[in-house]
Amino acid sequence: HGLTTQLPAALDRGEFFIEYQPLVHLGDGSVRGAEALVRWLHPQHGVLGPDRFIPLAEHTGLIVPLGRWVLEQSVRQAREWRERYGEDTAGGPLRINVNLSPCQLTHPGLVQDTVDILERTGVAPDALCLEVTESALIGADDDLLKPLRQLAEMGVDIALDDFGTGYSNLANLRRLPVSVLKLDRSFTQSMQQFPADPVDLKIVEGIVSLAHGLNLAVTVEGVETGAQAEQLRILGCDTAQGWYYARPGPPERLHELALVDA
Ligand code: G
Ligand code: G
Ligand code: MN
Ligand code: NA
Repeated sequence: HGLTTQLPAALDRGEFFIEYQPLVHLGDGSVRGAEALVRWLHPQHGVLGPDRFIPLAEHTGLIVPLGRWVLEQSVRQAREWRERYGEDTAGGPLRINVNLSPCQLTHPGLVQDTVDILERTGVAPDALCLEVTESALIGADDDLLKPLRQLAEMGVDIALDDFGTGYSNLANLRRLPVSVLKLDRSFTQSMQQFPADPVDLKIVEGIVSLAHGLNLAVTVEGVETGAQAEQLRILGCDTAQGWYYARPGPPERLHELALVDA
């Protein structure tokens, strides 16, 4: 594959960049932080989304240095937001969510790299949330969970991404060092009609009640309409992300959004 062989040079040449999508508190609409989403500005093909190159980077192992780069850039961005705005945004200091591939989880340098990046940038661990997909943790043994536990003990939040699409044992959640569930977009889509499908409402209600019972926050993804936001707020979800609030964009865009209600 042509793109695969171009990846290492692309990283050296600085062809990757990050867009940020705000995370909004459903109760008061304040911006609480953002998810970092990587893109590749390819010299011939233009902007490529992560679905086009993350699987290739995972296959070759380039995801480790690429993921480290994404983490460092994102944490630096979080520090810049904090330096410029301190606690002055409506929802307090802005936090940053960064996605981790399964290969990064099994890479022995994950904890040390994260510690180094936080120290170099002077960002507190509780400003960072690492997102791991539910499917990456299905059947996870203690070896796989150990680095996540260490990070969680330092104060880094761990989010279970795309929750509800895998077939994880709900009781298994207790074992995982996670503090946030990110409900998959498919649940949000079924809230399109108002009132939504009663069975889907029950499922989301059940997930939220389980999550809160385990002291986990619930973030919903893919919110595209005010009706969906309202329905999910009523169901008790905590924060939301989606085109209704903002598409992923450059970091300056978050400054504007965060300061609107400050
Ligand atoms: O940007 P977009 O909304 O198209 O993201 C598509 C997918 O790519 C999402 O599932 C997201 O988790 C993943 N993704 C985006 N950025 C990164 C990244 O830096 N690392 C990894 N591993 N996945 C990412
Ligand atoms: O980490 P994750 O795989 O969930 O990445 C989020 C993905 O969802 C990205 O591809 C992002 O561009 C996309 N996305 C973000 N908000 C919305 C939305 O409101 N609707 C839809 N359809 N996709 C969204
Ligand atoms: Mn994610
Ligand atoms: Na997701």
